[in-house]
Amino acid sequence: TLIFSDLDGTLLDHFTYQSTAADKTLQQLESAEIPVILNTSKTLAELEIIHHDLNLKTPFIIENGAAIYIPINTFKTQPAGTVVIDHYWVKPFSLPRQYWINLLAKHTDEFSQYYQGFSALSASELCNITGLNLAETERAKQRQFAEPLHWLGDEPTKKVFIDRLINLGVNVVQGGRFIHVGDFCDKGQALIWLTERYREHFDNVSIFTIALGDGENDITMLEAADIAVQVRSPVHDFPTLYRQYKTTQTQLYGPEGWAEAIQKLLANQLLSPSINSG
Ligand code: 2M8
Ligand code: MG
Ligand code: MG
Repeated sequence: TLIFSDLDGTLLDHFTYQSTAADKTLQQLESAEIPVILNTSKTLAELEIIHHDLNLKTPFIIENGAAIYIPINTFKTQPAGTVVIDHYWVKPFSLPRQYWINLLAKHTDEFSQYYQGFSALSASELCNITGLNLAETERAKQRQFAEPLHWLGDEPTKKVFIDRLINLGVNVVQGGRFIHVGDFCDKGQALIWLTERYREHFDNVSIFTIALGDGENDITMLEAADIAVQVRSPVHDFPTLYRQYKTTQTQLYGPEGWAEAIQKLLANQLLSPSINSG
């Protein structure tokens, strides 16, 4: 089994960004050698800290599927299509962020009063919007692939704006707080690519995948997994899944819901350490 998980609003509380309620369950998974793979909108800089704090040694996926960071030696051989950056094999799926910033500047001038991009927001402004502290905000601003926008206008204008972006060949993804403008990559494609690498590594054993997420940007990941867990959000409804036959929705919110779902799967013996079978 591989477990893919979103962070904000899923493993981390929407408001406090803490994982406390799920920490015991995470430890159980670690002892059982079931990999937890973070699949998030967050940046490399944010992930390096969070990954370490959660005591994970697994690969992780950043900026809504824009790149996968695989600690070197996770697999027997370096996967094709990856490059070595520091102590990672990196698989990028996206053009660089500057491309999207230029495109926004060039083609969305009449909407400029309705949004603020991360590149235009100061760290302290971003603190106020997200509730992150200053150091965390600095890390959220170090983006490589996409540009998140803080929307200031009304919903109908937002719809017109998003339609414009789509016509420009942009992939628009709604996060918990921001609109992410970037390339045609997503959390689902990244899940599929990485699962395939695990399957090869273990000589073609079949790998069972579970995904947990709360937001619209998790839909592709939830649809791609064998079991989808929709974690209840305190700020929005469950997004609609179109392609999924095994979906559960948690009763509890955020990390409490995360633990609730994983405990149920453990009780039903639906999780196994695929990683030993190689
Ligand atoms: C952004 O991501 C969330 C994910 O749902 C959002 O769009 O609301 C990203 O900028 C991320 O890097 C940051 O940590 C987070 C903070 O709320 O916001
Ligand atoms: Mg989320
Ligand atoms: Mg997210």
